Amino acid sequence: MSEPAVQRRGLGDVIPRPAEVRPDPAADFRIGTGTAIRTAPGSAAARRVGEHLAALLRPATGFALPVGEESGAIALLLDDGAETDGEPDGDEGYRLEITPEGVTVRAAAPAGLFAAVQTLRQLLPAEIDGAAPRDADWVLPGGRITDRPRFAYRGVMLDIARRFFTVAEIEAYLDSVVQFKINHLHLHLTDDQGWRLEIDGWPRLTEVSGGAGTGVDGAGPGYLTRADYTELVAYAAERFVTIVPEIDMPGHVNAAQVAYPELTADGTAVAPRTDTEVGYSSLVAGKEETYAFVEDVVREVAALTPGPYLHIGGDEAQATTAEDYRTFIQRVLPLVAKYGKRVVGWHEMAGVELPETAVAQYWRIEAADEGTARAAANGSKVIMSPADRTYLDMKYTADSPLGLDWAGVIDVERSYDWDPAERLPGVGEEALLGVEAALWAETLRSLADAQTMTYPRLPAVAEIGWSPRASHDWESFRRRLAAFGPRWRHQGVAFHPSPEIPWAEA
Ligand code: NGO
Repeated sequence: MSEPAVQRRGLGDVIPRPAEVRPDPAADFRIGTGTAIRTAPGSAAARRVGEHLAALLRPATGFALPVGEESGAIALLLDDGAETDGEPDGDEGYRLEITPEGVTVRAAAPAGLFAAVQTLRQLLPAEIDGAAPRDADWVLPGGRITDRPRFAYRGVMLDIARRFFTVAEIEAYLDSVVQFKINHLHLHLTDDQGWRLEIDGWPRLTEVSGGAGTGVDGAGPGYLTRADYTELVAYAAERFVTIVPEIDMPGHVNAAQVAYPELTADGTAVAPRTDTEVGYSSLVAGKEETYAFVEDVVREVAALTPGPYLHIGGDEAQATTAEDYRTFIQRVLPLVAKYGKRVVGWHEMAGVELPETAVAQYWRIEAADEGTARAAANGSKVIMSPADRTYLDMKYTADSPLGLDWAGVIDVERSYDWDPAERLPGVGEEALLGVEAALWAETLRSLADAQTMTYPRLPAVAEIGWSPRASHDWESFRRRLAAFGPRWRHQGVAFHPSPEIPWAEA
């Protein structure tokens, strides 16, 4: 029996929506047994993007799809100084042309080729994500796309402190998020319930606070060795994703104090905590041991992290006086700079004067925030993560089995229908580094749980971060999103079948 014909896709059926799409229905290209992939001469990075594309297409097509510099109907080319309408395309911009003869991608940098590959993948029928070869018409819709991101930073945060996720789980998660042109993975590595990154000279952090019984309800033990973390960084870099490590301080440090009682005010041991209370623990601002510890951690994390950012948390320090908070942040800011990193912190950090290079991440649900606005006025950049729009751990509806609801329930339309440049007075387009969706793990017990909370809301935040403001359109978005039902099924990615979306059948 022959398999059902797969459906031809429209050139604009992509998330995030490309900046400019000019379809030419007479110019479709068909990938066939003889199709090869040609990559920019002399560029090992372009070659790797070509291999990445081939690896995505081989299982379902069953085609060989050789990758080389000599010939091939699908060309991934580097074109320095590419510009559109006089504007440079930037590292992630690309131009894509599909004609009956083939596909040509041009980008100024390999990251742009990688972004174009994500677009190409979505332009093929959903069956392309199947694991086994099938006989189908692998048609790419004809025309041209010119694309570039609105914001340089489009992130997702994964909390591995409340529930540890293994390297394999984090890599699987990463593979699914890059489809939506997410380019930063923020790892929340430490919290009251666990410490998840091995630190030289402080072995008990992970032996004790990464061990059995740690995590919310004790259900999330485990930690990343230095080698694990290094592997993750490399895996992410191959996908043009920068890892942003977070060590949360001065609050959210119970796990560190369980491991090292000298980090408490009177040096007495505290009990491990597996509940979800916040705001009860604090490093001691007036103690030199504190800064010896922090410096060791910052030095190690900086050394392991090639990316420019180091996130120091700074949220919910209710157990720290305002004066101690200021003392602490002012001591830690130069330490991060000393080890060559740009500091990121939750926006409470902006209550302290910050250097211009510091980045504040807004996460609350209030309509205004003085500190964040002041930091923006002083030249600092802001990452927008308002909890009532971008927190992937909020319930979809009141009866969602997973998730919290302190910032309200968030359906897909609510994740989509907002603009980061209008979220806070004094924090406009120019002040924004970008947007980030955050997945806190108090209620998560598996990778499938993490995926269920992430999809389909992450694509909404990804489109907010990438696509031009003027292209935002809920009706268009929900139609395009509908196509991901069968895609995620083929990919083995769990998702919440939100009733707002007219899901396509497999
Ligand atoms: C808050 C809190 C986290 C919680 C999360 C739950 C921030 C920045 N600090 O967000 O500790 O896990 O809410 O939604």
